[in-house]
Amino acid sequence: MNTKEILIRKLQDKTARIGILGMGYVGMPLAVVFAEAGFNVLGIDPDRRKVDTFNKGISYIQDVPTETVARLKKEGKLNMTADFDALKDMDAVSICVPTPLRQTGDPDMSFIVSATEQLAKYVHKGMVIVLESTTYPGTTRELALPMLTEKSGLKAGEDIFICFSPERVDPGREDFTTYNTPKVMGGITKDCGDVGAAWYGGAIKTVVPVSSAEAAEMAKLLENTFRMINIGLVNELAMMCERLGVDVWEVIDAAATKPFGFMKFTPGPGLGGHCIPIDPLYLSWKMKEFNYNARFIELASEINTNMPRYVVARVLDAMNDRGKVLKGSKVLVLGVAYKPDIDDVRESPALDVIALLKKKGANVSYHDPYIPQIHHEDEDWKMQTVPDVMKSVKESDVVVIVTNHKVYDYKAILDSASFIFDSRNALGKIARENPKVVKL
Ligand code: SAJ
Repeated sequence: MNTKEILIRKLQDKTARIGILGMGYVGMPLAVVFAEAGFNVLGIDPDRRKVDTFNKGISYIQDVPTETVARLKKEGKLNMTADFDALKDMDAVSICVPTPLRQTGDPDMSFIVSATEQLAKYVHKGMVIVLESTTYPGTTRELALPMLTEKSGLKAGEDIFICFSPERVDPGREDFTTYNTPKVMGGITKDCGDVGAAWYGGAIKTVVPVSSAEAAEMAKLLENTFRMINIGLVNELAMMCERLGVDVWEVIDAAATKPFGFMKFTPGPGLGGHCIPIDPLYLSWKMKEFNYNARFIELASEINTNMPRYVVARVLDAMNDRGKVLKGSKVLVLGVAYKPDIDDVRESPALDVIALLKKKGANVSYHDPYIPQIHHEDEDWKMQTVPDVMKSVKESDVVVIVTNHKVYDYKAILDSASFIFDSRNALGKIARENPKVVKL
């Protein structure tokens, strides 16, 4: 049997040792899925706090229950270490590290580079490596492949097998999990792809093989670029409808009754999170290499980035219409997480809305049950959530609903507030024709 056949045999009989490099919101659920499938899994993460928490049998990831961690650890199926030299004993390694943007707006590849550099020290014949981090098309072939083969002299597709398989984790979602979300898999060579599919196919419900790593990288970027552009479209539609005197929320709900050929997106104060505002810019950045200007991405990004400014301009206008002055007014921002019902504030447009309101001289406070404090890095200010939301609602001149968490009692808020700007249509029908409410 050749190296590929021997490795596939070890993957199929679950004797292959699995390493997950980067045990965050992607790596930890993936490690659990492999462990539950019967593999012996080692999570490798340089953050010793994560390792220590895990070694106490406690989960630090929202989607992975502590009892799961404790059980798999007790059964010896899942362990964690901060020492990269454990990689020398691994047969299969998934790289699940962040791919943020630099301040310049360019891709920050430093996490992928350092993880691959560590792995390159221990890569050996009969190893499969799968990169999961969302990145520009070509990363696996142009960056990971040379780092893993040039010094080692190992040949991809014969001695080692290198693939890309985009992560599709949506933190907090319960219907679609790492196990039951179809997983796209593309190799540097066909043999690479076969080995990657054999590995993941032994633990994940559906593996979708594609012809190359680039096809897999591009599929992920299409998924999130599709969202970003359509959110940009409805945000522009909101600006059009405001000029036309038409209720954009009614228009979208009406369009959404079309049972085919339409997908509902809703306008809002901007684009938050660590995926949607960022992933498409990896694609537009790469296309510059081909002197190709990704116009849809740039236009949608411009519209989405401008939404916080548009929201504040609308608040200013609405207060002016009521003979009120924003400067010196008490403004309560309701909800600052980047999307409803989660505790993540990364890239949240709420931070920009608050910064702009402050610049207008408003006396701004916020409430968010999931976010005890916020820190605006560029302007370097910190705020704590107000403790009593209804007391603050009553005391405010204007309440700006930025993130429509389900936990809020919107009827009570409507009754108690003197004026509300609703950027999410959180009040819905209860606000119909109410002079106290202006919607995006
Ligand atoms: N947003 C809108 N209008 C919409 C949808 C979203 O303004 O119609 C805003 C949200 O408020 C948020 C941002 O866009 O600020 C991103 O929201 P999102 O629903 O896309 O949620 P994310 O960022 O958590 O995206 C993740 C992605 N998952 C992965 O990349 C693996 C995305 O592909 C999923 O489709 C998305 O979750 C999901 O569906 O929940």
